[in-house]
Amino acid sequence: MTYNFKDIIIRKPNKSIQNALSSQNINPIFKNILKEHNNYLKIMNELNLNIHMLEPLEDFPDSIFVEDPALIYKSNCIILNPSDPSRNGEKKIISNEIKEYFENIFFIENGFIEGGDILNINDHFVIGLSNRTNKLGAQNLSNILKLLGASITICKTPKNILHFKSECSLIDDDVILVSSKMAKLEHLKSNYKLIELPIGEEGAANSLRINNKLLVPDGFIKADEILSKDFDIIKIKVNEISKVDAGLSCMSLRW
Ligand code: CIR
Repeated sequence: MTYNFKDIIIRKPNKSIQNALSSQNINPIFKNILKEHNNYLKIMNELNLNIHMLEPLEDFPDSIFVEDPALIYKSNCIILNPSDPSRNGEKKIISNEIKEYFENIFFIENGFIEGGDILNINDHFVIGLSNRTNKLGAQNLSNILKLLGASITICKTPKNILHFKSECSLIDDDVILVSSKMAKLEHLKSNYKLIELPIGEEGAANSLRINNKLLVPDGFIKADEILSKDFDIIKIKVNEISKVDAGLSCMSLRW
């Protein structure tokens, strides 16, 4: 099952996160980020995951968002190619830090692609083209994933959404939690059961299913109401982290 995990990679927060990329041009406060991140870590511990901690990278303001420079599939790690120049150097460092955990390591040499644009559902991957992921990057990743036995659909991430998964997440075998913009995507509509969140609760669509728990960003009343009927939810504060367009999935790599 795509959401059955034993291991997780998390990077300790860097002080330079104050200069992280933010579509709202907000500088987050390090102390608050640390508090939210510590809580995230505590929950991953409580879920009995085997945590692999990486050291902070002060030269890379967005480097706690480890989901973007790498993708894990079965016993393989694919090092991606982040498009923002301030993030591209993360790939070289993380590849050295995590290669020991995987049997094979692959690299995307051409085209840009970030992990936030890749939704994995069992042996299928949906790649969303976005401002961070282009056709060449998506094509090169598809070629690698096909060799590994996966199938791929390439879609467009709707406008004004940073990453494909900023507003959707796999929360059960064939169930995807979506914002109203993502609910309009033909591939998602015709292949999966969608749970659509109301306008204003887009932030809750980046939830994170881990084993039998569903981690949901705190502060979304309707999402809480809808999801707690069928899922064992854990609410997690991401107020400060969301100032730099980030959420629950991007702070870890899981397998
Ligand atoms: C960025 O713009 O790259 C970071 N501030 C946020 C990255 C969030 N990543 C993700 O959702 N996968």
